[in-house]
Amino acid sequence: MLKEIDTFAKEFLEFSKDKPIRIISHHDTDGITSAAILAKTFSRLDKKFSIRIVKGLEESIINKELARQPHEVILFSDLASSNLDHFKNLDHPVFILDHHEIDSTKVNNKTKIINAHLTSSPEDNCATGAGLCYLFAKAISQENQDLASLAIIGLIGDRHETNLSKIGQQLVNDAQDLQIKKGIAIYPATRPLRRALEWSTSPYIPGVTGNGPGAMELLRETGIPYDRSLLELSENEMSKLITAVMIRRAQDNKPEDILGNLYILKFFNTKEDVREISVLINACSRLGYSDIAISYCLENEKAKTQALDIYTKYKQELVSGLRVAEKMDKIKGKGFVILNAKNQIKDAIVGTICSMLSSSPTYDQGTILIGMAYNEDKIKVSARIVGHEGRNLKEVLEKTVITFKGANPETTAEVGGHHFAAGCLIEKDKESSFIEVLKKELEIEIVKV
Ligand SMILES: [Mn+2]
Repeated sequence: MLKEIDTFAKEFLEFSKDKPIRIISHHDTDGITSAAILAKTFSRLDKKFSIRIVKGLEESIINKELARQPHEVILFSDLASSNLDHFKNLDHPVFILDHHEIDSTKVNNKTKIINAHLTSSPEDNCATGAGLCYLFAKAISQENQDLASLAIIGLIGDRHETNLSKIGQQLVNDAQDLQIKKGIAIYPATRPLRRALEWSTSPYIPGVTGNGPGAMELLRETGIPYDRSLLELSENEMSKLITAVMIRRAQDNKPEDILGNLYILKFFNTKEDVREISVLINACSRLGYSDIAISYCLENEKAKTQALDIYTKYKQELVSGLRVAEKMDKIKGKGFVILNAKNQIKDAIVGTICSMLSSSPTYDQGTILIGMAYNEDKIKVSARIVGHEGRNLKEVLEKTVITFKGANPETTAEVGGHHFAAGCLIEKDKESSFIEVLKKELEIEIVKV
């Protein structure tokens, strides 16, 4: 794949010789770090560029962006593999660095694309968007090797660290000042444990998450000083901590859910936990501040202050949202739970709250969690599943929406997502009608099983 990236980079530079570049990237951590790597690379070349961050590539967005041709060269990162049909009749090619699923029969000669799925060994070449952008940057100049740290943040953001591919390993080798330590997947590893434990939402620790005194109590048991960080723990202390956490998660005692390597990078000249950087970038971007997220990646001091501010508020909202969700009356059925938070939880975080609950031991494996929260005149619906097995949530919601549309033909509901996480938006005035249809769908599925 490296050879192909080399050719790709040469073609790209040739095409953009006397034209500004338009970068279009995804809004998650991997997409943001991708955009930051590209931005740094082009500014080092003194090239003009602009960036647009999107949640997804809807047709209207694609058409608007393509209208920039031929005056600008378009480069997609961390998206566009599923949109190839839109490019087949263009006069000028578009460039894509992406790792998402692709239908190779749709590749056309107007698309210059790097995607591991198109190579002869997809497993070895498995890389995130930021990983590909980094290899592209390095193909342009060795000087860009310092951008490997950003690629590592993207890697953690997309959770590719548990099973490193050959390319993933190369990023790890390239990254300067990267430290990897065996331990527990709690972050940040660089700050006092009493805080890290209290804020630990994934894994969720009963009696400790969102509970300051509970966190202190756990540390007291282990004899670990409250202000010690994970990074500073001895092997013995680490195993005591792991045991104490496992005991509290007794109902869901799967070590693989809590064990993991700690990734520490030098960022803004301080040792930081990569998981925390990744969550911070994701929070800023999802809350609508993708510009701040990118500047933060480029180690801009002002952006750091703003980003930390946003992140602190985000964490507070998550912890208080989690408490609301735990106390709230829920609609419970066999194998499912519906949390209708109305306006008690913000729509931007209701999906995350469901993910957090799905990693808590409160619910049985395979339980479907549906969160609902108001979004102006709409309701955001998010579905998550406990564990890694169970029904396809996208299909469950799709079937629900089909029935719902039958009774409410004017609805604009559309389902997005995949097997383990899916969502949709429905009209607020159809709340009870939707819940009824949803309940039936969830119960029907049970009967079928
Ligand atoms: Mn990605």
